[in-house]
Amino acid sequence: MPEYRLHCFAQSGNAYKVALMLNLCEVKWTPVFVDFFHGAHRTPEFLKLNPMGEVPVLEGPEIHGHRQILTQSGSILHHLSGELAAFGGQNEGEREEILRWMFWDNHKLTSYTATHRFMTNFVPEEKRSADVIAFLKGRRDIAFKVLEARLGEQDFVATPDEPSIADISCCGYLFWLDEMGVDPADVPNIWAWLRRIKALKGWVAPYELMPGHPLPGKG
Ligand SMILES: N[C@@H](CCC(=O)N[C@@H](CS)C(=O)NCC(=O)O)C(=O)O
Repeated sequence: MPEYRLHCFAQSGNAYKVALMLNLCEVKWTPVFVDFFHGAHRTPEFLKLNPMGEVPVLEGPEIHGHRQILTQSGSILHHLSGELAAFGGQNEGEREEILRWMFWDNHKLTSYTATHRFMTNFVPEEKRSADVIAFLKGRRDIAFKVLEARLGEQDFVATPDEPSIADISCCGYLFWLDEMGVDPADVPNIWAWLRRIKALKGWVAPYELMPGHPLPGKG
């Protein structure tokens, strides 16, 4: 079976979105470790791969000695759902709804969730700013409220009866509620939805799916 190569590291929820999609689709893929915490995403070699300097990067299966390079988790998920005919919705209305929630995720959920977690878990304590952290937490909590309300109405984020790439995108960071200091009891609908995703065949937790955990000195 053709093989994908995912440039990733264990602490990246954005990379997890793609890793999870590949796993749920049961396709063959190999992780390529990006040593993010030592600046590997800013090296000339990496910037040649992705001038945006961001993880994840997905290399498609090799065809005639060439691999397609894809970046931006949302765009990669969209591409894979077409290529693998999975998690893409049943009709045009669902596909539009999926995109709506994926744009929201990229702008309002993952952006604040990921940055707040980064600031409170990975930035050295002496470099943290309480004001910045408070701002990010406030924005994150608003996004959590939106998601919590949505998941009180239906089982999955964009498509009511089955998971889609919108769920895979939105859950990217949310299996780390503990690292974010969020009590599952405060977000019961999100918690129940995470359990539904966990029950899918092929689900694996982020730290078990991608290389680079634990961080040196944190094991
Ligand atoms: N919108 C991008 C965000 C990717 C992103 O921010 N990745 C982080 C790692 S999780 C990164 O590489 N950040 C580098 C930087 O911002 O300089 C996506 O969904 O792929």
